[in-house]
Order: sequence, then structure tokens, then C-alpha cells
Amino acid sequence: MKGILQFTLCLFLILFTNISSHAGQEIKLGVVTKPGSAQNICAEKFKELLEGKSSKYTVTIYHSASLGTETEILQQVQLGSVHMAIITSGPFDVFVPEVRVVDYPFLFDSYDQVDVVLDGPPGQEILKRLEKAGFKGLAFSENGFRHLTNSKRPVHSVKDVEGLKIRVMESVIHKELWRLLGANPTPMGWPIYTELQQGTIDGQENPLSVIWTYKLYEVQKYLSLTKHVYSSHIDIASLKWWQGLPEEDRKLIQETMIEAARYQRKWNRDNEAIFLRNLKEAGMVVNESPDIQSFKDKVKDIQKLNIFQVREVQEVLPMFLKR
Ligand code: EAX
Repeated sequence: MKGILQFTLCLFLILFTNISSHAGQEIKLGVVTKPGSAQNICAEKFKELLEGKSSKYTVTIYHSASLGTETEILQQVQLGSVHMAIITSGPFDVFVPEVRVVDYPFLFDSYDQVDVVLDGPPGQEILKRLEKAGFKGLAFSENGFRHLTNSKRPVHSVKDVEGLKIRVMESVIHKELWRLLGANPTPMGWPIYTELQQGTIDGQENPLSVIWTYKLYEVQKYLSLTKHVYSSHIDIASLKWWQGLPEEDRKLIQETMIEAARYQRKWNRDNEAIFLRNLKEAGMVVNESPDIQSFKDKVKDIQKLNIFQVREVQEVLPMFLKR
């Protein structure tokens, strides 16, 4: 009897060890947002597709700020303790100044223009330049066009922005942009619901999906469709980790992320009208056509700021402005 028990135990151990050694290598993927958000849609699609194509990897998504802010996730990607991440383009410019050209105000009018530029040579150049900061740029998914919300007053033209305390991303270009527009910009990591609720800040700016998913309509009465910046996500891997992967795995992972990003961009675009309708139904006062020209006039000299005089930024800016 004892012998049988020992034999069974041995068999169990052998089987168990075997199973665990064949379980996929874990890819730790970070996003700051919660399930249902734009970043998560891309992350979940990537997980589903990659695990479907190969049993070598399993993807664990760390979400809802469990790894800290987007800036903190980027630091962990640099170290290699987080393997992959989907991060809003804004906070990248602290690490790689060139990325601020992606968030250049009023650069894009339509999603078609976005696709031409980001999927074409300018976008690929930005992905390449991430390497010097320890990031392997894989693809662009998206947050969408950013719009302004606040709790104080309707914003019809840029003069209504004067003096509003607006939360901005931890991004150099975003802070400078809102300073030029006349606001009092306050950089903070995501999420910011409590700060809006407590009135530490008057407003914020984000795409419709974010305003809806994070229920910002509960604490922000006014929404103006300012479309001031197209907000991309850059889907990255840790360069340290990437360099240790076999070539065919790199190809698989990059192709899969491109596929997930394409899916997610379509998801965002297909749902925007629904998000807007939901926000109106939730009671937001929406100005769908504010005086955009007044905003453009205020930022027309933004290129003259020091943040655009950096050599690397000068090298890529013409590719983005020339279209
Ligand atoms: O994706 O920090 C921000 O404003 C981002 O857009 C946010 O992470 C939602």
C-alpha cells in the first residue's frame, strides 16, 4: 500500500512538474486603465490572439493603476520588470522628446489622416526612436481625439478657458499647450476622479471613451468637443527583454500587437457616437462645435517654444507638419 502511495505521489510530481514547465512563459503587460477602457481593449485582444497562436506565452494584464501611473509603468518597462505596455503617447515625451510631435495640437482632422501618418514613415520613425530610451516600439493603438470637460462653465471659445485649473498628463507638451491656452495646467497621473470630485481641479481633457468609462459626467457638467490633440497609445516592449527573444518570437509578438491595435482603433471609432450619446443622456451639457479657430490662434506659435527647439524634435517635426 505504502509503495502504491509513493508511486502515485511520484507520478503526480512528474506530471505536475511537466505541466508547469510547459505552461507558457509569462508576459507581464501593463496598462494604467481599467477593464472596458481603450488600452484594455487592445491588451485583451493581444492576449487572446497571442495565446491562440502559440502555447509558448501567456499574457498577464496588470491594469487599473496596479503598477502605478503611466510614467511609472514606463520606468518598469525600461528596467525589464514589466515586459510590455500600452501607454498614452503624452507621457512618453519626458523619456523621448520626439514623441511630443505626435501630440502636436490640431495636427490631425480625421482618423484617415492619422492612419496615413502613424502607419507611414513618420510613425515608424517615432517607433524606432523609442529604442534609445529602452523601449521597443511595436504599434500604435489609440485613445482618440481629446476634448475638454470642466465643472465651472460652458466653454464656447478659448477665452472661456482662462484661469481654469485643468489636469493634464505628465507630459511636457500637454503642460505647455494648456498654459498657452490660458488655463492653469496641473500635471497628474491617471486616474483623477477623486480630484475632480473634490474640486482640487476644475477640469480635464480626454477622449469620449475615457469620459464615459470613468464616469466623469458625474463630476463634470460641461463638455466641449475641442478635438485639440489626437491621442495615440504606443504599444511597446521592454528593449532589454526583447533583445533576449528569438527572432521568430519577436516577429510573432509584433505582428500580433499590430493586429490587436488595428482591431482596437476600429473599436474606438465605431463606438464614439455611442459614447457621445451616453454622455448627453447622463446630463452633460455639450458644445459640439466650439470656436476651434480661437484655440488654433492661441497656439499658432507653439513651434517657437523651447520644447520644440530640441535637436531630435527638430529632426522629426517636419515629417509630421508637412502633409
Ligand atoms: O487613457 O492620463 C490620461 O489622460 C490618459 O488619457 C488616460 O490614461 C486615459
